[in-house]
Amino acid sequence: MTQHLLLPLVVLAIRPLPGDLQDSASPTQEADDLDCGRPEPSARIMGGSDAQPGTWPWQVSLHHRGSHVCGGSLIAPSWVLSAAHCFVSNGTLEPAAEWAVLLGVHSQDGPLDGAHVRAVAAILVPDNYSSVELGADLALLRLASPARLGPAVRPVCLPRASHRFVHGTACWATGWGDVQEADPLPVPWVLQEVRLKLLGEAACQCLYSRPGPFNLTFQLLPGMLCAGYPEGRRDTCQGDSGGPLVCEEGGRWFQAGITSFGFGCGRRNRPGVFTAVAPYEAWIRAQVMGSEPGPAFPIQPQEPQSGPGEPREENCTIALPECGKAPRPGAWPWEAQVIVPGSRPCHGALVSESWVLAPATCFLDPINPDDAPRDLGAWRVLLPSRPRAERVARLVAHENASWDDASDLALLQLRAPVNLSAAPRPVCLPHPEHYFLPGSRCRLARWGRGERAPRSSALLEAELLSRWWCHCLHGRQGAQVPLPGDPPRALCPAYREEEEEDDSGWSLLCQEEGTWFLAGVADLSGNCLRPRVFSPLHDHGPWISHVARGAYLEDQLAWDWGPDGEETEPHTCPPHTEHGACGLQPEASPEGLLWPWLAEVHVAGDRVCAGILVAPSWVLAATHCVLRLGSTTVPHMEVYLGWAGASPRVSRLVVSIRLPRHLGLRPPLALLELSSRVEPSPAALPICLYPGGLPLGASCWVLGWKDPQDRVPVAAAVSILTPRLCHCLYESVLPPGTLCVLYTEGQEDKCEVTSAPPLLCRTQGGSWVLVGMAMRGSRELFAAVGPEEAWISQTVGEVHFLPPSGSPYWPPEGSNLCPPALAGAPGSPRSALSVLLLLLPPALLQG
Ligand code: 4AZ
Repeated sequence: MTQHLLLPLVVLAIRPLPGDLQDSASPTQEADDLDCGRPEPSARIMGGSDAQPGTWPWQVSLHHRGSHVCGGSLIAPSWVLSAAHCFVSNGTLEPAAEWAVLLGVHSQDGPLDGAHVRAVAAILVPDNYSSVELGADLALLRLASPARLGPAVRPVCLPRASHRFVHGTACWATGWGDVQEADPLPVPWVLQEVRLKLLGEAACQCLYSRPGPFNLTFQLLPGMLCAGYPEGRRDTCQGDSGGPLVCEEGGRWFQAGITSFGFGCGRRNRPGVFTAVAPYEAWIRAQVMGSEPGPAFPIQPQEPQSGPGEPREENCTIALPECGKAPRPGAWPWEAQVIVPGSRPCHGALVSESWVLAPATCFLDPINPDDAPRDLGAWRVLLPSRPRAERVARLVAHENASWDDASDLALLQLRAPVNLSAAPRPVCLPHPEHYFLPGSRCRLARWGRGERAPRSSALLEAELLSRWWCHCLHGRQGAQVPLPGDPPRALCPAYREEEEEDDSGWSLLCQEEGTWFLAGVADLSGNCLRPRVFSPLHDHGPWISHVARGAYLEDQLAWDWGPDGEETEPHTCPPHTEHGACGLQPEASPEGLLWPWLAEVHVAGDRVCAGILVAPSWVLAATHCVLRLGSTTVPHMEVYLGWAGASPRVSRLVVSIRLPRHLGLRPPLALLELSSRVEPSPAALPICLYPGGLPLGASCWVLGWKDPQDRVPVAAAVSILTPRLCHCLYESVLPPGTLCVLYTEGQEDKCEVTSAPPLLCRTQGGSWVLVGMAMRGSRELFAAVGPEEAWISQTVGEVHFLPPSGSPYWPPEGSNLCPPALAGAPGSPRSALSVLLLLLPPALLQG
């Protein structure tokens, strides 16, 4: 289900509890006058992230049942300050006995020199704490026995309620939490430090008011404080909660905040949120009352220049994405070509200063995929605007690369990081919860082995189709379509394709607010030569950022989820036949509705007839349109599928025409056999057929062209009359198996009739069914497909007849003759019908 990123993420990494370090304090260390906030002087590695031992002597690790869960800070020999959410689950406080406090720890692996452990006697949480988003996320832990103070164990100073921390001040957060989202701190679990700038309330609120994933924004509350950077990248993360944010003033370290929560970690415009400590002076004092020595609240060394109250107004600086900017589509600044001696270049993408992502199959021996390539020194990477080729230091293949096509990925580390500027520049990668909206403008870009073939950029334009269509084309009948916010299993773009493709792969780049994301890579498994379905890259974000620390994972930038955040499309797949999906219609695109089964049949000369794709190499058309009366030769015919008025489209030659045997009469329906199969795609997908009558509850349409010249498809809504009604109206002229339609008011003249338009119905499940083809010169009369089931099934192997719904085709009509008012009624069918409709129950009209 939808992931809610506002939750604090508490990690339970298994770390050994140094049980042998249990100790009891010597009372001599409990001085009356508690010195606070002064570590032993030592050098700190600026810019590095491993802390030096003894730099943060108040930092403690809180273990729950033997594992590090949260951080905390020592504020007095018997008191630790931490976050409430570390101890409250489902509204109840965890028992104090399950917790242990580790003091004086530097690395949580190996010998814990100078470290000791204390049991917890009590956990105190403010009465008004309920959840992190609502504030008051702080807790006090009373230790069962006082800590043993020393160089590695000292308390921090607490700010008084009147203490003002100046916005923009560089402070430090510390902890053993994750080094990135879903990426735990590696062994030897050395305490990490990060320099964070205090952000003013206005600046922080401004950042959090910009919609993030799932269009979420957040309202900061009094008692909260933000620290970090608009551009993100430096932050606290899962497992750091409860730990301190400290600022140095007058040679002492004051704890300004308690790590509380955030939207993910290090994301752009999503700084970490801390519980401000100063506002809780009174609460802390009240809890520790009577404990000697208690925490120290030194007077603020010097009042900040801006004086008390909110310091100067900050302007709202939103950071823009640093990845995914291209001067124009097709000029990709992240385009990387990996040159491996003896094979064709491999196309990949730059994802950070030092890492290129490419398919693993470019580099792995398919027979021995575990054999590491030996000649890495001879490999080169070509990047845009770089004078020389880059050298390669390392290749890391995805662990599933050799058997899972969706994981056919490898990361190549460059020997030296490149300077990022306009080019080269990395592409943005999606977070796991990224939802590329249907209708997104995308492009296809080269992926994997292949030459740099010049191609028209129009060919590479693509548009993302709905999840329903994408999923149901391949999924099974009744299968659940992933909801927005759930990880997609496939991405389907609609794009204009050529018949001739080389064997190279494609990546799918999708644009959001002018920023390009690498959304997916072509899954070349399956039986198609050209890409249709792309494996989403979402799932691989954590692996990529784990290997290529600093890869550009970027939040979703565009949302359009309607009022409930849900799409209106159906969530289950309509009926499939044994040959797969049929009659699925991708949703409307700016080019109009797509009718993937509507074919233009160009007959020698200038005639164009409507045809319907009923199987990968068969089109059904009206005989009278494709064969001239009296002619005995088969004309030259070409079939076009895809977008009307656009080229190139899918085209095929007609190699044979088949007609059913109808004694005496010329059969109205013809099957045209195509020169080769048309693989299912948004541009060309067979329609479903129905063995008898109409699916119950279907709505029906005549699909044709407004005029035979530009051939933009139009659909006119119709009702289908019952056979008796039809017979009564057209008694004298009807061949058996004819369907009559009644156009919805004002729809009659929508399409022209010379092309013999088809009659289609949309079932309640959402699939489209071919019901009939227009008879010569008529708008209202159609030759029914149902009665020809046997012939169509025999001629066409893979035709999609849906199972009959089991209900009668028509409602019972009785056996009486035509109503007298209709027999030989003069005038138009509509005027005759208006008489009839007054006489008959509405159930006799289908549509
Ligand atoms: C946590 O759950 C946590 N980036 C702490 C801080 C942040 C997110 C999660 C902010 O420990």
